[in-house]
Amino acid sequence: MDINRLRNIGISAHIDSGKTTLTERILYYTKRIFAIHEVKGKDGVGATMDSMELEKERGITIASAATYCEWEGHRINIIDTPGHVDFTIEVERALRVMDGAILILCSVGGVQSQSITVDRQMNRYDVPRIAFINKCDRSGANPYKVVDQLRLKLNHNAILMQIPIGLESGFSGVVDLVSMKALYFEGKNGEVVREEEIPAKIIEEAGVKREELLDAVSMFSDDLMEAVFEESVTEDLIYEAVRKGTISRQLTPVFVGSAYKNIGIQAVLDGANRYLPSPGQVENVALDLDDNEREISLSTDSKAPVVALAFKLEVTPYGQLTYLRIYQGAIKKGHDLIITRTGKKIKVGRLVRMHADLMEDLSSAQAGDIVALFGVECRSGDTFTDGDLNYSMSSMFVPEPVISLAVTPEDNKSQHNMSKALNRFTREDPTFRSFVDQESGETIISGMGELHLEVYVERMKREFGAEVLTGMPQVAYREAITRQTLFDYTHKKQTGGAGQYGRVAGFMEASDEGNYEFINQVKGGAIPTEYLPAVNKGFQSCLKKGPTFGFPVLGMKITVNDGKSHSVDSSEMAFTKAAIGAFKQVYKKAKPVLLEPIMKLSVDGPSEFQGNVMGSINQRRGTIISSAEDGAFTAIEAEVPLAEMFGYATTLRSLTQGKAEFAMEFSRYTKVPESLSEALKGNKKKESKGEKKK
Ligand SMILES: Nc1nc2c(ncn2[C@@H]2O[C@H](COP(=O)(O)OP(=O)(O)OP(=O)(O)O)[C@@H](O)[C@H]2O)c(=O)[nH]1
Ligand SMILES: [Mg+2]
Repeated sequence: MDINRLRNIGISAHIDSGKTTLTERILYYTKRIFAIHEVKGKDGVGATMDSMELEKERGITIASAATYCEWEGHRINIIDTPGHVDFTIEVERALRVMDGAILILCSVGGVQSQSITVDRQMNRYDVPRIAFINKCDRSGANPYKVVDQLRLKLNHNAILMQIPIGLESGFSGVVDLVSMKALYFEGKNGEVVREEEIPAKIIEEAGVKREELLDAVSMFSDDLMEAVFEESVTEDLIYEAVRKGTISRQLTPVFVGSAYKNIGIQAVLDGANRYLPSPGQVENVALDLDDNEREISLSTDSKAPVVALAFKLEVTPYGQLTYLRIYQGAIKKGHDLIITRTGKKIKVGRLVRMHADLMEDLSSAQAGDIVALFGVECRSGDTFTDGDLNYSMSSMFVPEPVISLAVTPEDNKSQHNMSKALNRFTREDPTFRSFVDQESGETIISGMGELHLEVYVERMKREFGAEVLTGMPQVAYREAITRQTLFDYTHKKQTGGAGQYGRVAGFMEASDEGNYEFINQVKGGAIPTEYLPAVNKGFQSCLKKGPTFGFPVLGMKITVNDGKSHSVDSSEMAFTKAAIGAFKQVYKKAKPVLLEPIMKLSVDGPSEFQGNVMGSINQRRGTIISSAEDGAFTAIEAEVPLAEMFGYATTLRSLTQGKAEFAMEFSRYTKVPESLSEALKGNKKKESKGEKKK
């Protein structure tokens, strides 16, 4: 395979914007599937990429799925990602390994809150993108407004490559501003692309928009600029300029269409081939662990030593399926690979290419490709090499869980099945955690939101036969100190044989960074250097559960500046205990406060319900940040404590006759109001008393 003809693209956007519907069309036009099935369609089959039973039932994508197709001599690897923020890790890891992306927008909803989130994720991994304004058949469709929003809200240099022919129910095709032809999509499912002259009534508009296009893209090519002056512009010159602008992420070419009505999809595929980079045109770096983590630029040469990244894994009854992006070299069946993290050698038994939940066997795969290994044990985020290099790829961003739930199995069989399920889910999804609470003995699961946890509980039942009862959802509270406080503590024990002795002194304060910091200012060997890690360890062990509220401690800075040791009785253990003692001694004096997760909330819905929605936010200790009316619709942005938001989906539905939608994502931690934190402290005390009686 010629690497110049390879494309790796992620499809990401706001929930329900039509990612899966678009992917289904792409698979159909590229003859990967032979019938189109709709997301939640009447035939009950469901879209190819939404292969999980729950996805089909609910009509949403939960797990990202990979597939590939061929279009006009190019092979395109595609990952369709979920839109709901609770599954954001799926977007994160897809974008980590993709070379380009299609950002879908709804022609009615425009740039919505999740579009902003996804755009930020694309920026995080420097992913060039093209935009597709979908649903131009819907009433209220206005792709021009969406282009303006791309410019204003996302700061994109967005430029229309096409204009729509008609809109809403009259939407019938697109004008290609490069070829200056009208395109219609005919046949049973829009598979026949018919080219025609531009309809007379929009020819003038097309001319104006083409001028705008040429103006914007000639910035990226002197040849095109010259050709514009000499009136000798060719299609190839435009393609070349748009490609340069797109790959350098200074331009976002915009396409319009309707996936559902089969309009404009082939042009998006052409756009992906023409404007998005091949793996060879993207710079990827690894860290050389033998050279101080120096950044090394990787080459897509298939003869170079192998570097590949495991970006996602699935545990199946037949073994682990590990999704790999190969950055350098080639992987062959039967050859050995080394996992950088463990140094462990593994044999490439089965190498496959994924098509939703099906796999096709391969004998080898080259740099640039996205494949999967079968039956290999590793973690998500592991780097593979062939042993010649000690490289590691940088990790991806993993958000922390903000909500948790107690789960209790109904019987022994369910207990067994539940632990199997949890073992699998926690390995697959780094934003999903489970642990047993030492005090209550309950199993607690935690994740990104109510839907996230609900989906896993449902999957436990369906896929593992684990019937579980769930408790009330709890938010992930944290605590932090607010006042600088000195400590000076001596740990001393004399019991027969060798004693224990260690003294640590210094102060604790809140750190601005929000992270734990340990600062050593010990002079004259008051604490021997070899014991300092033990002191650090002692403090860190206290942060997992703060003594006041029982939640993890955030943002603590500890400075140790004095201490004392004993030539016989001092040990690492003694110093660890001294640190723990010091922490417990003064923590309360440092005025700890309770912190709660604050979420960024956005609600979109008909303006008539604006008052109801705002009322519901105010009732939940929320703060309205903005409210923007756009025609009959209003978009409200607010900040709300997560603790007040349980069941909001139901509330919002009843307040707005089901006509509004909301999205929520973690923003930051802030102090819980005094009255509430006192109550929480009270609960904690009651709980632990109850425990003791049992
Ligand atoms: N009118 C109209 N409806 C569309 C269009 N494209 C998709 N839809 C509908 O919008 C709904 C959501 O489509 P999906 O393809 O599931 O959207 P998605 O972006 O994959 O959604 P998530 O994966 O859950 O984020 C479905 O009911 C589709 O039939 C379109 O072009 N026009
Ligand atoms: Mg989907």
